[in-house]
Amino acid sequence: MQGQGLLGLGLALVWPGKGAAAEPLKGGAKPMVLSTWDYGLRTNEVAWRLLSQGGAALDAVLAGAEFAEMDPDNAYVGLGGFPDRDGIVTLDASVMDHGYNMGMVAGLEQVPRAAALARAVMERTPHTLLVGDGALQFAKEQGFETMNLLTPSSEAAWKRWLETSRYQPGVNVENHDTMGLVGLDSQGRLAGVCTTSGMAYKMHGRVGDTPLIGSGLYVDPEVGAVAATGHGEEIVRAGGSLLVVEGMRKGLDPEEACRQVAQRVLQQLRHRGKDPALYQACFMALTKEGQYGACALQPGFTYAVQNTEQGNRILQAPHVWSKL
Ligand code: SD4
Repeated sequence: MQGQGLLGLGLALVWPGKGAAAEPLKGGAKPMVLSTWDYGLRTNEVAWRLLSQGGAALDAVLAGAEFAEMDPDNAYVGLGGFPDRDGIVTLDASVMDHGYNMGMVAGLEQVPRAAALARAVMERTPHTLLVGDGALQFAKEQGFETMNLLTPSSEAAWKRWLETSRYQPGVNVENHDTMGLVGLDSQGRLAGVCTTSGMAYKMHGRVGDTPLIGSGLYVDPEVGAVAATGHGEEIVRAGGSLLVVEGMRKGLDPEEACRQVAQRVLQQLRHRGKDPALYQACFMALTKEGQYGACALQPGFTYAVQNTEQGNRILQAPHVWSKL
């Protein structure tokens, strides 16, 4: 689905073929927003409406995430997400702001606005993570809308999958479009969000990296913000987003910090005798100065960057391993 649905959006797009190499800015580029995958052009556009008018990074990234969650045609997030192997759509999300505040929800059913619910956990509870029935109960108490998240097309895809019931998540194909957004507002505040329906046809109860602060997302106001996407188990195993932040804290530029963690994923796969061709792990980072970069285990990870100077455009992340 890469590249689909981008025309006619009225975006100032630069579409350099399969994507241009990142040109990290040297700083001062505020505000700015980054979103995962080609779909990120749309979520950036939504976030930008707030950021460009002086809005807060937290509100902006949440608005972008919610746009994706409420789009029934995005089969990887919120309403219309691919279900687990029992036919149940369960959502995971996390959010973090510039004050080390965080909220997470996992295994959430019936509530499409998982990212907003994670924010409610952050702002209205003494906890950081709510799961399953407890998350749903909290959502209802907070007045969140509930609905059947399984759309006819996701249900049809699940029924086709049931014919073989083979769980072999593909790379960059049926399991991408988890939306991670990291933003920097005009006041220099960072925020990030990550939201997903998880790996299609996962076991019921499976939770990936997305709702786990430190794995799928981390925001450190002293350093930068990082979001991850790909095979959650591998991102969790490597320590994911927090490790990227720590690389930047030591002085690595965002792309190099992402590269070193992608390399770590590769090293762990090899150590465990796994074929890297079957996995993907992608990291996207933004510093508090507005530098950005990304890197993935293997080719195919794209992300969208929007700021005043460059408009809204897709970049192809470099990779550390390729089958070719
Ligand atoms: C997960 N990391 O649940 C997510 C999947 C993903 O794009 O990123 N898909 O493991």
